[in-house]
Amino acid sequence: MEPLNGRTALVTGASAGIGEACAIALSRAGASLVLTGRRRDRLEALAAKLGTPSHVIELDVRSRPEVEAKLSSLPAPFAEVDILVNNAGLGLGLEPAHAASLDDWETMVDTNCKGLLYVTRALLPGMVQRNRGHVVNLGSIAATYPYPGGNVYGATKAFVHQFTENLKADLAGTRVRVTCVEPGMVQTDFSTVRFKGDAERASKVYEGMEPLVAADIADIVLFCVTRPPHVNLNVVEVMPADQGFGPFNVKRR
Ligand code: NDP
Ligand code: 8X3
Repeated sequence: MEPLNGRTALVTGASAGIGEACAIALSRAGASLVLTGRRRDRLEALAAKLGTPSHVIELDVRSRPEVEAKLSSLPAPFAEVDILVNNAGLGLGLEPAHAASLDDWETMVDTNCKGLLYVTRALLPGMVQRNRGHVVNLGSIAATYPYPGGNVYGATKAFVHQFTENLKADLAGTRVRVTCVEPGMVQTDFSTVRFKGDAERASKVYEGMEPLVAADIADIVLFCVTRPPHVNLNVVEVMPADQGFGPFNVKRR
């Protein structure tokens, strides 16, 4: 394992779930952290727990001007970002496409796709210039395996998958690495957000099975970013042992 001492990692959506767990894991491995998200209080509480230097930025990834302004003016000790974890994202609703909310669709595209692009484009030139860096994108199994109601959420994650691989094409020959981590069910606030705060409905998603937890994904992210510099994990797909695939859904009359 390559140590992360002296490295700086920036995590989007570090205020909860997988992002928070990644920040903790990267800090334990020695990295300094830039913690970003909309909920400053949660980011500050996390910063207070970390054993390495950290810097909090209140950042909504959907705002291109905000991303550009705040990421181009990082304070000196955090200015050279080595590891970017593009984690901020969400699923909204499970309605079929003909009944789903167009506003929810826009929010998912604006956050999961456009937000990820803004942050990546802000930090990637510095990585290439220094010939050192790693971009880890949070994809999903929903990118590859369709399910009812996954319409736009799955499509945004397919975008993340393909963008990651196209980045790999552009970065070949540099020492800037890129990885898409694609989890199945991870018990976080994800389902509560998807069901607009309905915690009871959200808890039913994980009832009677053992889901992944955020720390499982953070372990994988840490593994990816601590390989020797010539090793690039392109895509890592991970599911709970209790999750699998269903047969095709054939409607019989
Ligand atoms: P959580 O709801 O626990 O965390 C989501 C994080 O994203 C929060 O920190 C939130 O911060 C941040 N976020 C959301 N919108 C924005 C925004 N506009 N600007 C900045 N930050 C934002 O969910 P997870 O930890 O589970 O999800 C993290 C990522 O993992 C997502 O991309 C999700 O799609 C992906 N994923 C999750 C799976 C799961 O089953 N849980 C499985 C596969 C992938 P704040 O509200 O403070 O801004
Ligand atoms: C979240 C996992 O299966 O709910 O990306 O789409 S799933």
